[in-house]
Amino acid sequence: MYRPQALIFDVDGTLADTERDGHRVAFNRAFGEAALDWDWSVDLYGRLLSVTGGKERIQYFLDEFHRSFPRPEDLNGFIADLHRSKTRHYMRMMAEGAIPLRPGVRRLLEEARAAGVRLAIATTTTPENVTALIGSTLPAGAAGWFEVIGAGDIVERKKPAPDIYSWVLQQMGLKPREVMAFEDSAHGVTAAHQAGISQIVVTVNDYTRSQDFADATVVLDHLGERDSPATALAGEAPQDGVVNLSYLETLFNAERIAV
Ligand code: XBP
Ligand code: MG
Repeated sequence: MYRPQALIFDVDGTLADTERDGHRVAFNRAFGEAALDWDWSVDLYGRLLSVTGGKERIQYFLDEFHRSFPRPEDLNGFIADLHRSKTRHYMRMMAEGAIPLRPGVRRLLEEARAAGVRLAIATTTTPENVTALIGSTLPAGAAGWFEVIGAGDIVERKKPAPDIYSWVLQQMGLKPREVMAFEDSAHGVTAAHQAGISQIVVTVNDYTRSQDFADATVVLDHLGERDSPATALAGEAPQDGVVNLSYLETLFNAERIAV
């Protein structure tokens, strides 16, 4: 029986439902602080999520949804300042415990650690946001549970480009077929798939539920807890409703038999 050598996790939408009530709110607070009357509603934010990366998302908003806004001479500097402010607001919200981990996340992380399965993160968000979330939801020192944290501008192209997954794999000295990726969005699945990873577990959220996950191994509502079993939108849900190492090994070996 083969088992994955590492589990690589996306952060936003996967470890925690951070977009609607975390990032979106932090963007709006930063806009308010800068005396901008922009308000990213829940619906608009869903459309803005088609572009990953906060700075890139502000640029996209100006290009596609707010063309009448008079552009400052140093547009990149203006966006970078706004984004720094947004990161400050976001980190403060995380420190206040604004967003919990999704069901089953902590359980699976702890099981993997105990079994010596390596852990890593591959995300588009700013590195400080990752440590702020981990710091507010897991025990002290838990950032160290992740051997590699690939985040933000460390690579040139953000998801759906494969760069962040390729970077993490290279840092860990692993091949794509030795790992499993955990994602919540089509962009994330594309990034992992393009990096050569074929084992991809998707846990959807309200923003991503209807996206195309043809390249995923399984699509679930969440990772499941005993009192709140995971159900599948595509593929086989775990029999006992809980995504654990034994279930992941079954997926991992099923693919090896199929190829
Ligand atoms: C996450 C993102 C990020 C966050 C904001 O995508 O798209 O842009 O929304 O983070 P994924 P920053 O989950 O696919 O990694 O503002 O720090 O960029
Ligand atoms: Mg995500």
